[in-house]
Amino acid sequence: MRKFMLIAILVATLAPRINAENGYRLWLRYEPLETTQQNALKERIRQVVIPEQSSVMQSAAAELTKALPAMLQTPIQRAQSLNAPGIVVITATHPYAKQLGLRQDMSTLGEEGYLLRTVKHQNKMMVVVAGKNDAGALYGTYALLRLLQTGNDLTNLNVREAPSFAHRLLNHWDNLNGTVERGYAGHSIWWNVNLNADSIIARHEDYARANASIGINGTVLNNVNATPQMLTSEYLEKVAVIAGRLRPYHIKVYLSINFSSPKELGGIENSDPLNPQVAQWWKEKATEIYRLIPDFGGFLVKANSEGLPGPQDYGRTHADGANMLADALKPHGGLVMWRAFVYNPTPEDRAKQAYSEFKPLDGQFRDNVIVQVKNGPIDFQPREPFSPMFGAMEKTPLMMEFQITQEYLGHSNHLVYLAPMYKEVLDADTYCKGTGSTVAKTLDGSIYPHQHTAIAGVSNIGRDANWCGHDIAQSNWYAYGRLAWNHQLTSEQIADEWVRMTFSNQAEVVTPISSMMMASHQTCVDYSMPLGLHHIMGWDHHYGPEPWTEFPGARADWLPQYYHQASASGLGFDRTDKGSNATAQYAEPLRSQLNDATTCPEGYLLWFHHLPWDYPMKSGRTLWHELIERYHVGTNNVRGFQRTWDSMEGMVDAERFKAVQYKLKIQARDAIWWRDACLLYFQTFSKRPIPLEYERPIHDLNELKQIKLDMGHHN
Ligand code: BDP
Repeated sequence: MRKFMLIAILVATLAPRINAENGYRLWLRYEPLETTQQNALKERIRQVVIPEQSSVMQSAAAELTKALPAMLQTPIQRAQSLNAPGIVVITATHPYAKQLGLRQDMSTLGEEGYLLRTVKHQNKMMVVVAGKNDAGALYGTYALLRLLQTGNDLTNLNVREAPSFAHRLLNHWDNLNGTVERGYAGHSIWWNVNLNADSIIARHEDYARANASIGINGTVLNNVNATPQMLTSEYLEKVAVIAGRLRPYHIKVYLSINFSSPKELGGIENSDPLNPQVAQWWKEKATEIYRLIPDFGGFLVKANSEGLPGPQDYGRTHADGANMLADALKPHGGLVMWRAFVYNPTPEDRAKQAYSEFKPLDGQFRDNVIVQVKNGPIDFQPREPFSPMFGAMEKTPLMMEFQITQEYLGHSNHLVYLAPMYKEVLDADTYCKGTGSTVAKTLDGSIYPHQHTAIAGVSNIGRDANWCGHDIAQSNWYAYGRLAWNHQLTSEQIADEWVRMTFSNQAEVVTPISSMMMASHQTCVDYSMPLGLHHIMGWDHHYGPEPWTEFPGARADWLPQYYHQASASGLGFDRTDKGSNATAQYAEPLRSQLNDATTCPEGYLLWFHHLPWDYPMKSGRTLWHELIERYHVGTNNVRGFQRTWDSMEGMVDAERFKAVQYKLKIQARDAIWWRDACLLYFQTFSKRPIPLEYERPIHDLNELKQIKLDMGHHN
C-alpha cells in the first residue's frame, strides 16, 4: 500500500503541472514557461522600465508586472534608468526613443502601431517596446507577452505592426434588463448588474485587458435593437462609469440608439430627421453625453430594419437620418455607424435589398458616417457569399460586421472556429477595381482612401465563468480581434497562438486541437447547411434544423421554403439572371462566374442556383447524392473531433477537458439531428433513396417535426 502511494506521488510530480481551470483567464494565463526558456530570459530581463505616466502606460506596466514574474518565476524590478538589461516600454516622443536609436524608424509608424526590437545599449541587451503613442505601446506590450507565451525567445526581435482598421469594435447585443440577444454565455456584463460589485469591477477590467491584448479599441454596450431609455441620464451615468474602466486600456464606448428617442424621451411630436427640433434634441443629447464621456465613440444605428423606427417613417432616406446624427456628433469627434441590415416584405429577393437601398445613396453621407454591412447579404448564415455592397460603394466608407456569437452555428454548444469563415469573406475578390480587389482592401483604405476605416464583431461574451459559454468559443473572440488588427494573418496562425496561450505549448496539444479547429467551420456547414443552403434552421431560436417550418401569417422571407425552394424539380434559390438576378449586383468576372452553375463555387451553389436532383456535381455524384455525402462528412467529422478531444485527456486540465467533451457530445447528437432532418425532409421532394454505403437515419421525420425547443433560458 505504502509503496503504491510513493509511486503515485512520484508520477504526480513528474507529470506536467496542470491546474484546474474554469476558463476565466482566457488567453492571458501567464503560466510558468519551460525551464530552459525561463533561465535564458532571467538573464535577459532583469528589470522593466516604463518611464511615461499616462493611464494607458500604467496598464502596460501592470500587465508586465503581473505576467513576467508568473512566467519567469522570479520577481522583476521596476526601474527608471537603462542600467541593466531588460524591457523598455516607451512612446515615440520619449527621449529614450532617440537614445536607443529608434526615433527614425518610429516616425513612419502607423497610428497605434508599435515596434518590438532587441537593441544593444551601452553593451546591454534591451528589449524595446516602442509605440507610436501610448496605445501602440500597450499593444506592443501585449504582443511581446504573446511572443513569450507562445514559446519565442526575445533575441533579435524585429517586429513592426500597425492595425489594418482604425476602429476595431465589439458590438454587444445586451439589453438593459441584463439579457443578451443571441447571447449564449449568460447575462450581460454591463446591464442589470451592481456596477460597484468587486466581481463586476474585476470583470470589466479583465474584459478590457483581453480586448487590449488583441487590439480592440471600441465597444458598443447595448443591443442594436435599442430602447430610448439608453439615452436617459440614469443610464448615461452608468455608461460613464464603464467608460472610465475601459479608458486605461484605450477602449472607447459607443451606444446603439433608437431613432425615435426624441419623440419617446424628448416629448417632441415626431423624430423626423429634418425637423429642426429633432436635430436640436440630438445636438443637446450629444453635448450631454460628451460632458460625461469626453472620448465617447459615437452611435450605432439600426433603423427601418425589422420593425424599428427610422427616417423612412417620415419619407426621408437613410442618408437623411445618418447625417442628422452625424452633425450632432461632429463637433465632438463622434462617429455614426449606420447599419445596412435592411429588408422589407417586398417581392424583391431579400439578398438584393440592402444593395438596392444603399447603392443609390453612395456619396450622400457625411464624412463621419460609416455604413456597417454584415458579411453576407442575408444574415450571418453558416456560409454566405460576401455582400455585394463591398466594393460597390465608392464614396462611402463601409465597415464589416461579423458575428462572433454563434447564432446560426450551434450557439455555445458547437465547436466552430470562425477565423476561416472571416478570412473567406475578407479575402474574397470583389473585382471592383480589377483582380485583387479583395473585400478587405475595399474596407481598409487601400482601394478607397476614406478617412475612417472600421470593423465590428457581434460579441459572444456574457457572465459565464468562461465568458463565452464554450471554452473553444473564446478563440472566436480572439480571432476576430486579431484579424481586426491584421487581416492578413492566417487562420492557422491565429489558432496556433490561441491554443498555445489557452491550453499548452506542447506540440501534442497544439497540433490536434488546432487542426480540429481548422476543420470545424466547414464541418458545421456540412452537417447543417451545405452546398449554399441557408436559413433552414429552427424558427426564432435559430438552433437545429427546421427546413419544413410553416407559420401561418409569417413573412415569407422569415421562412425556410423561401430560401431552399425544394420541389420535385430540384433544390436551391435561383439568383441568376433567369431568377432574382442577385448575381448582377457583383462585378465582372465574378458576376458571370456565379451566374453559371458550372463555374459557381460549389460552396455557394444552392445560394445562387435552383438545380435538379440529378444535377452532376464535380465529384461525379448527383446533387442529391452529394448532399447526402456532405451531411455525412459533417457528422463523421464531429465524431472525429470527439476522438481527438478524448486523446487530450491528461494533456489539458480536467475541468476544461470535461466541459468541452460534454459539449462535443451535444454537437455530435445535433449534427445527426441536422443530417436526418434535412435528408429525410428533402427526400420527400427528391424521391430518391439514400445509397446503402451511408448510415441509415436514426430519426423519423415526423418525430423530428414535433421537436419544439424552448430556448428561453438563453435570453
Ligand atoms: C439577426 C438576429 C436578430 C438581430 C438582427 C440584427 O436574429 O436578433 O436583431 O439580426 O442584426 O441575425 O439586427
